[in-house]
Amino acid sequence: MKVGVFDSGLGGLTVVSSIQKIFKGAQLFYIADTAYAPYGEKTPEEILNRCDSITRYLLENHGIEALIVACNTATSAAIKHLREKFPFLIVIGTEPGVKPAILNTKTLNIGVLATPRTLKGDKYQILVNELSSIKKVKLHEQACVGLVEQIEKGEIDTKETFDMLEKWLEPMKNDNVDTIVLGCTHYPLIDFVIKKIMGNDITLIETGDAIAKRLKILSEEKGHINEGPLKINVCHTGEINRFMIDKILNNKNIEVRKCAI
Ligand code: DGN
Repeated sequence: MKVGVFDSGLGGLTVVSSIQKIFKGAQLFYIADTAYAPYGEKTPEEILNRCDSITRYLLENHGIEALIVACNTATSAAIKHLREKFPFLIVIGTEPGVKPAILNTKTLNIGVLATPRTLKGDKYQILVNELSSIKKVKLHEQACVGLVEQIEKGEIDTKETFDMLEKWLEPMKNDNVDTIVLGCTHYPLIDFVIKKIMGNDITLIETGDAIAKRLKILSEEKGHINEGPLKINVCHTGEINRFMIDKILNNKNIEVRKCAI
């Protein structure tokens, strides 16, 4: 089976990292759209156009049968369009794990970290409204402007990134937040910084493992045999931090190259 995965940059590799733990016998084509990154502050139309071009590229060049939009921002802007335009593809999106956070919180205070575009999108607002009947919680939403750029530069363990996060997290700490939704696939890469600030008891909710399980189930329904090696090709449209790719995937059998989309 051939699977396409994409994000604006390195973030979606946190989803690939979950996939490679449980999904086998397939070829995975990852697009890091770094020439157009970050998506978080672009218009929904601009993001939708990139998602469309990347999907067509993956279909025409690699004949993918499944597509994973490993980006909350792109999912918010384009998942509906992609499902309508490519109905023959398995299309899996990414959205902030607000439901598991509501089920987990004891203090009824939840932090949500995401890009401005994800938090402004209708999809997120609808999700929050739908879940409001489960339990009455307070959501502390924070648009993390500039954080994706820091992570793309590999600046994950620097004072600048710590200070940025501390400014956003300190008010959550004072408000007794016990659960934080990582509503951007880049953010699991700085989970240790969040723990340093919030303490080790904080629960961080990410979605990579749930997406990997969904891919496994949907592909097996289509007859995929989940055995044998998983081959990974990473393709980047602009610059990329190669050291970070190796750090995230820790896999010697990956091919990395630049491509124009
Ligand atoms: N990883 C993307 C997400 O989950 O929203 C980041 C989008 C961006 O480029 N800012």
